[in-house]
Amino acid sequence: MRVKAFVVRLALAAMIFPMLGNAAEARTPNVVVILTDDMGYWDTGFSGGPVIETPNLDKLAERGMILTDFYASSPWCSPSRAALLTGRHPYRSGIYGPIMLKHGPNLQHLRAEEVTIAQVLKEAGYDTCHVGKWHLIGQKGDPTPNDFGFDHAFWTEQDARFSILNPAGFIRNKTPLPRLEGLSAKLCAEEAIGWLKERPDQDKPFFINFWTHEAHSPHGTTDEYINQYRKHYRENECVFYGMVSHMDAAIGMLVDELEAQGQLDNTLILFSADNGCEFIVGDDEIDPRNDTNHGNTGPLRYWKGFNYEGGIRVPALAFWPGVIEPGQVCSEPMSSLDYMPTLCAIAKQPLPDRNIDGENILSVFQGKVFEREQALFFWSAGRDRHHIALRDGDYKLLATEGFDDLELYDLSTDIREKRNRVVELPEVAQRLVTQAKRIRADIAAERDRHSSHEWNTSFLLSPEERTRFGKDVWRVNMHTTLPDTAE
Ligand SMILES: [Ca+2]
Repeated sequence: MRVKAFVVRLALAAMIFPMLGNAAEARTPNVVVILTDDMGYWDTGFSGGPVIETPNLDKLAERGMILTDFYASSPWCSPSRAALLTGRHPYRSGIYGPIMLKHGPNLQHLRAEEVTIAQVLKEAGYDTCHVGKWHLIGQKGDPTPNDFGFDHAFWTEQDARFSILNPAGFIRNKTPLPRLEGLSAKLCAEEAIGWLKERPDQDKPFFINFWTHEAHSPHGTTDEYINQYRKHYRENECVFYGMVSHMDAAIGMLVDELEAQGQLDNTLILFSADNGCEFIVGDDEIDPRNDTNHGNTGPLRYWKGFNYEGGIRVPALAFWPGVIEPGQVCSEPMSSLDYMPTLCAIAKQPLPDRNIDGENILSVFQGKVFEREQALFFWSAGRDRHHIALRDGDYKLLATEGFDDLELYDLSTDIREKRNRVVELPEVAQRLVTQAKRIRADIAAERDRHSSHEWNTSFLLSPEERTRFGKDVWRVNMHTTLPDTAE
């Protein structure tokens, strides 16, 4: 029903704003992709979060479109990032899980043969800049952001060491930098702003890829942001919330600069997260490894590492003055795989000549009807046995690798994935299984070229950890009262 209502609103918008689409066609927009790290569905204000203050993102959402059913392409960091950049399911490029550099050299990395959105946009005449986390190299000698179409890169191999506050580990292009002073997201925003100002040809369009280290551990922020929350929350909670707020302020710095340069009105901003938030810990310390994680997946089930909604459905928005009518809320299922085909269409570039899994969602932004050709497909070894998921309309299928354990949910009435309808709706389940098997077989044929690539399985839950998933988990995950899990 929400989708139908949305289409009607879009149709009305197209009648009321007939000139908007034409304006977009006349000018090539700047593109800013903002990707946050480990962020729950309710960790931003505009997505419904009750606690964390994100006024700058909320303002973009008010002037743009909230994407309520937007998915990261994987519940893990590295595969999700590879998918966003290439428009290809991460198994096609041989990235199966988080690249854990602390465990030594890793065979997984973004290979030179892959084509990224930066390369496509550079081909179309854009200046290109990456700031923030990269997490797509496995060892020395692997290609870096500069090898994938970025003119300028201010990046880290994995995380900001050893805190988001005064981080170490940044590299400017090929040069490692000493430990920096300041907050990671603000340092990234300052770098992007400096790069913007120094561009030799200010008339060229630009692409900024802003991948924050926030809200991944190791967390950190300053008193200015912690104090926003001290009245009502414990210290660790305040640090987490304050960190997201300083990240929001950094995004505001960049947006303000775009406005000051007269560029904001011709800029497409796409905001999302690489996966859901990490485990939550409460007073009873459900997972003591993560005692500083206080992200909130809100009404969604589970967190990072799961193909349930809490692992892959993330806060997201699109902002594009003159094209996206302000104040839109879109419930069309979409994913970061869609960025590549959409940006190819906007930049009038051909799709890279290879299997591309995303679809062009430009018509959604333009207020036209959009019909997805293929359901959203997820395949990732996660924290439980359901490595496969498929989102088709309101239905969501979860399956084990052998399709011997199925779960089917109707997200329109059961966003929390509590009531398995496999027995109740066998024909729907079978239809989704058939689709999932077909897509899986297609990806597997390409994945198997990379069969020597292993990934560390330390993120999979131990049997002891699995037993902790009970009602108490939901209690500490929630800041508001929601129904208990049916398990
Ligand atoms: Ca992540």
